[in-house]
Amino acid sequence: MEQRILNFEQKLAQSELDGFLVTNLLNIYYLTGFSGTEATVFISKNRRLFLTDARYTLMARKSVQGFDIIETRSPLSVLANIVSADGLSRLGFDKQVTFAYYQNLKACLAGVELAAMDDFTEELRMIKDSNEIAAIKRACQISDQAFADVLSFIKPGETTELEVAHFLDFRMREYGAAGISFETIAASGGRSAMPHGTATDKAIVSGDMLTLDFGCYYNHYVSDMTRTVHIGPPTDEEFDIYETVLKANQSLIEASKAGLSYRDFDRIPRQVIDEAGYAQYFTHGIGHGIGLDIHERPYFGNADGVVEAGMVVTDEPGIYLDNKYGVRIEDDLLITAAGCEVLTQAPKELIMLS
Ligand SMILES: [Mn+2]
Repeated sequence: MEQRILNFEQKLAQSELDGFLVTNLLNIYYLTGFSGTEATVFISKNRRLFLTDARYTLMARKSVQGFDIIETRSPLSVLANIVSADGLSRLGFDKQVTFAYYQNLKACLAGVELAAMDDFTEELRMIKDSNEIAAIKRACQISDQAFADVLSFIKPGETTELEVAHFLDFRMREYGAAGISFETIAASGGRSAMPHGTATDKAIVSGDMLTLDFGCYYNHYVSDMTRTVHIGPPTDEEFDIYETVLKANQSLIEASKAGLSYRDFDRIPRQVIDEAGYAQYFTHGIGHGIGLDIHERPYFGNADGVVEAGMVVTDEPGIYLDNKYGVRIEDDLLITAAGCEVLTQAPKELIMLS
């Protein structure tokens, strides 16, 4: 934690800001290790303050190191006095606050210039340290294990999408997950053409494609993986589309390494799908960062930047034919100097269930 705070303070010193008000709970967890639901962190040149209410004071005293812990139910009034006493004139704050909070902030800190930021702590979070990587790896292993188990759970003609989703959710918890990292997607048949088709009571039947997109939390960090399986033998077109998506997914694994531009990260797998004639059916981004949040920086496509060692990002090409079916394959990749490590290890050759 201390290294993360030092990095934050170094970034603050290089910025135009006199201080920063951290209210995003994931940013607070990242900087302090505090996992309660009410806290405000204030960092300036000469202060590290952790403000929370009486419900969390004891928890904060146990888990938060290197900060002055202040128990209060009105953190903004406390901060207003400090900001005024220290003569601070320009403060950054986490952009995700509600409009009501922002209005209150403006009223409490009248005369102080306020800069909304969504990339301050978030950029630091992009590069994972060894503890973070270990947690994400475990979350990925748990997802892999649950996927292996769900294959024998599915009885074509009987099992519903919801039953499959619940099985995955429960199995991941049994393997040590703290919870699921987003609502599990189990989309079969025509519903698999929806990239984010949440599970329904539709039974999974012979001839269906079945897309499973799921993940869990382990020690506050997420996994996010997708596998598509087929019930019974696929048609030639289904097989061709599956192989195209797999080739796109593999092309990015082969190309990924520190220094690859965000644009190329998106372009390389997209070109595989394009060359197979399915460009218009790959309708979403190639991937995103994962960590404390299921979707976090970096994002790709038209953004400037290059992937760096220590980033953990998804590689999730897909092809979706309206009203027919869809295929997506998603892995979590740890970027390294020489290449990447694939953290999700569940098999990717087309699995046929019967
Ligand atoms: Mn994803």
